[in-house]
Amino acid sequence: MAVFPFDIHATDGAARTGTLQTARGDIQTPAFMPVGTAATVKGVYMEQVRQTGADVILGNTYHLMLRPGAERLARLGGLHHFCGWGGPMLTDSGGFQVWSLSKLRKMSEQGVEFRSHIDGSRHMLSPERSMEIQADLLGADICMQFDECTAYPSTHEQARTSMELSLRWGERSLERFGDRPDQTLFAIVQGSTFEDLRIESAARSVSLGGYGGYAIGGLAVGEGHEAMCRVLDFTCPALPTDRPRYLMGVGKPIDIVEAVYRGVDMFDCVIPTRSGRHGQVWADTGPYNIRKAEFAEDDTPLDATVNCPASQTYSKAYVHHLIRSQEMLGQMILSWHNIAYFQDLMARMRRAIHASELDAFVTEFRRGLT
Ligand code: PRF
Repeated sequence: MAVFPFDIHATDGAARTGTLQTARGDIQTPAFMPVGTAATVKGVYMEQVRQTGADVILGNTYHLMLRPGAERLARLGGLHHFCGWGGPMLTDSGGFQVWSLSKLRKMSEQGVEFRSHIDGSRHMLSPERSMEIQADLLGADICMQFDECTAYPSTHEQARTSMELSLRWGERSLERFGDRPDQTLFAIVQGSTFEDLRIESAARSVSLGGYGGYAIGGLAVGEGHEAMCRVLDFTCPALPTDRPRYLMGVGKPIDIVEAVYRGVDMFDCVIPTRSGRHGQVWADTGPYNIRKAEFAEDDTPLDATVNCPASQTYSKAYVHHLIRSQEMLGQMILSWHNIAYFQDLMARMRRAIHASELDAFVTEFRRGLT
């Protein structure tokens, strides 16, 4: 299978900046992937997503297999053609979304049976079916192994059992994925907050051979910021230096900054779009809600420091008015600005790593939060 070229241009402490070359274009790392769950980055045109500097977006096996259906998407020319995003796409394998969204599910060695959260219909996902959907039907550039996200908290024994299942599912994922010149498969390291399990999960995933990158799963599930940082402290050094590392479902800007500092290269999170729909504006000082009365007559732009039309063209007073009036444009402007803010943050970190100034950047970022 393809292992996409990953050129690391500079390192600074544990952090790295580089380029992951996919068949559909380059991904500058550290990279933030806006989430396009249902073949849309909610409320933002693909054209705008691209203009914020995003190189890659994320899609979800779980949602797309339920609606519009994986076979239908294949008949329609695949996910890229369907949604109009020509660049690289990464898809998650589905297990995590079954775990978090579907009430009725039955786990077995084979895979997971579940009922749709949309209409209650019965479905099945296995490593083999997940690979078929991601690679053959959707046509994702980067596919994720089928895994089980270990619940938090869990005992060492529960975490081991779950990690072992993910390793077996990883092996089956690799087998079904096979040899593909233009697509790659990432492993997902599990092991909850246990150092020995994380290290073993990483080592055994590496020894399976053939993975194009390594994700860290099972974090941001309730363990908290400090525990997440501690897990990254011992998990990143256990991963190959020459392959991209992807922290799944993370996170707030401070989580991303601390993870880049520890050696993570890729991130995805719904925060920019989801919180934008609720009136949240992200900035270096932290998020604030534009609904607050203090913005009713604030004619300053949303964020003059972010090079994006949403951030620079519209005043806080205008967006305050739109959100209060439940005008959809308010949600669209905030989602667009928030994605641009996250992309700008990644670009600033890439520059800081190049300049060997990440320490100062991280210190300043921590201090700037109010
Ligand atoms: N596994 C998969 N997707 C994920 C996770 C995981 O553990 C997480 C954990 N935060 C987010 N998305 N397959």
